[in-house]
Amino acid sequence: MKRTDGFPDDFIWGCATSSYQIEGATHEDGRGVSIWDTFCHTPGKVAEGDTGDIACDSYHRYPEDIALLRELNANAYRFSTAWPRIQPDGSGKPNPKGLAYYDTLVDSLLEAGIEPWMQLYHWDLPQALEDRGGWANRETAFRFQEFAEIMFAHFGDRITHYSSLNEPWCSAYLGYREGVQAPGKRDRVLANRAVHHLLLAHGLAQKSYRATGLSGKFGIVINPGRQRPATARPEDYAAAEIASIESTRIWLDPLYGRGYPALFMQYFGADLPIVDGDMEIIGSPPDFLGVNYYFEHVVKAVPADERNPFGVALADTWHEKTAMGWDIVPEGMLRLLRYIAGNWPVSNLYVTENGAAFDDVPDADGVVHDKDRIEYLRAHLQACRDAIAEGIPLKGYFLWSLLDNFEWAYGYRKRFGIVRLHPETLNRIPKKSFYYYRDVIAGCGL
Ligand code: IFM
Repeated sequence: MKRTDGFPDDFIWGCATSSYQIEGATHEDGRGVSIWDTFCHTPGKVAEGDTGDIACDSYHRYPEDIALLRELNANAYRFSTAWPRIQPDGSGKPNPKGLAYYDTLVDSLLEAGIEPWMQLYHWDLPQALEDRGGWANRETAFRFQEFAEIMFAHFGDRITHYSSLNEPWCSAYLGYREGVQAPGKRDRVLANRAVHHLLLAHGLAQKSYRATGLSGKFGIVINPGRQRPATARPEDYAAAEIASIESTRIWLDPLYGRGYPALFMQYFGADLPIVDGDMEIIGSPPDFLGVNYYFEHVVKAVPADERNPFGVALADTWHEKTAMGWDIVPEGMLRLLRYIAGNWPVSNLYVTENGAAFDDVPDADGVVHDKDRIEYLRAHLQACRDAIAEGIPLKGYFLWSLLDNFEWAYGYRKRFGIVRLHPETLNRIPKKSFYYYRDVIAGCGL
């Protein structure tokens, strides 16, 4: 039946998750240690000492997850592969049991009529690679290429959409500069080195994918921002412009062959370990771009210092907020998509993550009436529809997330799922937002 709700008939409707956040089974079937295992088991790093050891137990309960996706009638599922399951120490021969797990997952999705979108890397770096410097070490980019090649050779016949990295800004800056995510380092130079090696890793993997002759699409997922000035003061305008360099332009300019932004080079060029030929490897545009959007940053100018060389700070706003303290600004998503589509030659855009954490409280029957999440989703989907109406090449939307899961340094207290997990049994209990999304997918309107 033809849709009449403003979304094209071939629109991709999906949900997204990631390996460390849902799989659990961290010690099973030869999986190696990841930087997140180490981080979680270091006292004081994660709220309440939570870990991903069990998480949603999707390693065993994936059939239940697939049944949920089927009930939604989702046509795609974006999941990530745990590198340490495939290469426990980050290099060398693949672990057959790791491959077997993803074989079963991929085949079960295909049987259910759901397209598997394979996110190769979503932050769970093998600890053995971190011990040699992690993303600050150039070698990691080549190890990632090797891992990606294993995944192309093994799954390439079944995967039509691969993406390399998820939110490399977080890997570099939250992991190596702010220290709030694994591996928990606080060093600006390491972070800037990581930026370059992450981009190089993407470029190398993409080059290998193209060399296979496989006909799927290869992309990357970023969390860009189009910061807004807090006031009409010219210095706040300038702060907003500068802020979008780090969140957006240092990723998209190199990926689309324009090199690093001049201002970034001026400040940090000396940190960047660029070797001849790197920018060509990085600068071959991906087949698609994934955009993760949660909120829009409002910024103001503050005095610059060593830790804040651009002199930019987040400003408080009057917006309603989610449980993460993030502003709810659906029109910010439209502005961001416009900014990207207007400034880079992107022909296939996907919202690869969007969703919200709220302090959900189940009723006496265990059901969550998450009206606030439904309103959030409705408004953001309206922004997607507006983007499509404007001619922005938005081809799909992945809701974050299918399940309440391990929200990194916040542990399990921040819940983004449209499905609740019973705290003891881990049984999956759809929230009201699950049924809302199911009806949207069915074409019932927003
Ligand atoms: O849970 C994360 C995900 O892993 C990456 N993008 C943002 C989500 C919500 O914080």
